[in-house]
Amino acid sequence: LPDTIRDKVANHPCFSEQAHHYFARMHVAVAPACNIQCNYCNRKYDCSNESRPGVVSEVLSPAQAVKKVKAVAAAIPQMSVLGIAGPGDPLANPQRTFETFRRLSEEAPDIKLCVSTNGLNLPACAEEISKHNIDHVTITINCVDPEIGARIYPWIFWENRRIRGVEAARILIEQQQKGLEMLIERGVLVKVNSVMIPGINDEHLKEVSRIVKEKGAFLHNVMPIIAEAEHGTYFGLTGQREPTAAELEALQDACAGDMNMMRHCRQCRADAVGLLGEDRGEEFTLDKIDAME
Ligand code: CLF
Ligand code: SF4
Repeated sequence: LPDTIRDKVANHPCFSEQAHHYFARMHVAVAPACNIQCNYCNRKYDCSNESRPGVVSEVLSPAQAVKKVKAVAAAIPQMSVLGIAGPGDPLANPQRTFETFRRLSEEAPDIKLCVSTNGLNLPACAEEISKHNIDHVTITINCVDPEIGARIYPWIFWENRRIRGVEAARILIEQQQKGLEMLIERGVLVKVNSVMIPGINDEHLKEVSRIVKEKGAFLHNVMPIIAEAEHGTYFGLTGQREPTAAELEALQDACAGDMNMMRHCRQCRADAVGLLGEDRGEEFTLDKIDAME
């Protein structure tokens, strides 16, 4: 790796397999709204787009988020990265998201900033992302074919109206790819997350991997869909099956021919705190932070 990239990933637990043993990340849930609907979404988990059971994240204002980041950074010395990853889409809440980043870059300049998005509003935000020194962006890209996309996304909200079906997927895909290209041009490191949905996009993700690698994405993270009926997601209710561990690994191996693969993702919550796989969020709820003062 070139030194500039090595420096950027050295203490990022998601972008570097090595770093995740030593460095922690935290998420602040400042972004409640979303501009698309995914058939696997239940707004509880993230980066971006998990669907596991749990308690809905406590939505914070930018000021509350900054207070929380400072309290956590003081308590957990390995804390290196602050990510905004939900519970909706960070870039569908640009004022809240960028106000949080702006304040943090002034008040906690040592913490790396990271954001994850579905990509719909990414071209409109790419310039602002690079201005705020956000070196790490994750785009969730599940397809590059609108016919496949129409089976994953029932609608998007775009230019003040709701658009459905293949046309919605076409616009989303176009914006994701354009956003990816704009970030690469600006020197931002991009990770692509893909949710593996057996029978819908599993074979297709090999093509997604090839295309995003060609455009300069740094890392690809193929994650299994979590579709249990009790979560009430569309896929959960329609009996969509989850991949087996062997199927997931086979797809990751097939993509790895083209691309650096992330294999240590822990599918964390939109308000996760700590090392990957560890969630200390309960120790840092707002009432507890107030009590620390
Ligand atoms: Fe958070 Fe995501 Fe940044 Fe990491 S999580 S916004 S890139 S700081 Fe990481 Fe969690 Fe996997 Fe995401 S383990 S779900 S990949
Ligand atoms: Fe849910 Fe994220 Fe999809 Fe929005 S982009 S519908 S928050 S999974």
